Amino acid sequence: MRKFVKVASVIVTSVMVLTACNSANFSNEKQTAKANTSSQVIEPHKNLNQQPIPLKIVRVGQHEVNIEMTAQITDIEITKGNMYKAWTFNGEAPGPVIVVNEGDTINFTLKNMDPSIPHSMDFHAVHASPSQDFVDIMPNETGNFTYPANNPGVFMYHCGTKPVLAHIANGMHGTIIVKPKNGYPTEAEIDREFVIVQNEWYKYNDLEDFMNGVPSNVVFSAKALKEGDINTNGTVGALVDTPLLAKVGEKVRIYINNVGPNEVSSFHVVGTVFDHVYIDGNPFNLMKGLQTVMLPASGGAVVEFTVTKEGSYPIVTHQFNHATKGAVGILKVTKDGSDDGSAAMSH
Ligand SMILES: [Cu+2]
Repeated sequence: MRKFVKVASVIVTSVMVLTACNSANFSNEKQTAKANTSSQVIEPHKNLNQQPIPLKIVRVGQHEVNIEMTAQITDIEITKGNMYKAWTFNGEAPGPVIVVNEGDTINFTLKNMDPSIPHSMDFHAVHASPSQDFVDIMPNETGNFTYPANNPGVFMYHCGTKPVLAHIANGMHGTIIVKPKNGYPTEAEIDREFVIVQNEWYKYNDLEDFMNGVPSNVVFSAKALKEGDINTNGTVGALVDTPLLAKVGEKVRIYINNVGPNEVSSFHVVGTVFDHVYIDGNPFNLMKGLQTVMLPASGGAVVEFTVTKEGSYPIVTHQFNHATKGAVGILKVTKDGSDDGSAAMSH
């Protein structure tokens, strides 16, 4: 379970020098691209399984947060017995959810613990200069950046190091929520909320399969908004083995984000109709009465619905080839909102 660490010390070991990094990047990127044409674990990653390091997010002012993340190599069991040596943020794939407020300034630190490959961060939630603010951090180095987060919504983040497809498909993706200044118009109606992320997995570190293949698995994960919430990796069955829970009659909000890298999502919850949908999570983009929400690669939404009866509600992408490859979760609705131990239906 991920914890919000409230210790106000972020240790910065080195400040990145752009010119030096850019020239170093060039040769490294070529090596990376070469390595990624094979489906083998690259040599420096063999026997490397870095334990997840919790996200550090510390509020340092009314409108300012310090966020420290790691790029690291961590094993993730996608299906039983199928271990993927993922390239991750903080040892999770998708990475931990980040929550900030509209109008915050983000002081961001990326510590690259990968001994061999540069990594970087591209936040879709901010205005930035990609060539200056989303640059590569060399192996075993740390970089610092500052961005304003002035747009509310549910946004993707990902590593932007070349080849970008390899870095995203190997696991370097996640979700950042920028909470609207005045909340959503429906704020007072919500009884409980969850974060669900959809992503795809392909043959291990195989750029050819990433480009021209079809996903081996498409999966959902849940990301914890507060301590005690369910927090999983994108693995087959993650949200069937441990269903999300709600109480009959409640209004449920899901922050949903499709991090791809390649496929769209047709997000649907069986047995209900979305009362309210905010496309990309912006309060301005309100739609009502939707059955399915189309999420482009990187796209997000806030969906809200009421669960009127007890039972198990499958959460799917209605592209059922993808649901059959793993993108199914269960929302279990009970009398009192706790797990009554009944079997969660598979869809
Ligand atoms: Cu990367």
